[in-house]
Amino acid sequence: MKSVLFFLVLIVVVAGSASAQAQPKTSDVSLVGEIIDIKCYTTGMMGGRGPEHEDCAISCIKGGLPVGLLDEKSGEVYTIVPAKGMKGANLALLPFVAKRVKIQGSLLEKGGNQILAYTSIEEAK
Ligand SMILES: [Cu+2]
Repeated sequence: MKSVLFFLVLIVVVAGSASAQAQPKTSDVSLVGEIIDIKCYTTGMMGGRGPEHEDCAISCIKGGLPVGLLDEKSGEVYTIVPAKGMKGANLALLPFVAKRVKIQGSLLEKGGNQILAYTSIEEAK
């Protein structure tokens, strides 16, 4: 009887730790939207987005502030990281800042955080 109880406790503990370390929800996506600097977009600093904000966005992203995609369909903002490697996406995405792009990769969601691990990007026509 004692060992049954121990076993049940063990199941609860294992199940609990498994849900705390839940895998992110992942889906392959192809999105169209604007490359933004997330800080200025969120705070609305200097307009926060668009061609008028391009210079500000470039210096913010060069400075290391997070780069993101503003999805034109849903209005959602995704933080962009490369799908591979340990380097950030900032330098690679500089040519696309404040532009309308088509970007592909996988979308990872966990704890309200949305990450786009991108594999390809091009200017949208
Ligand atoms: Cu800015």
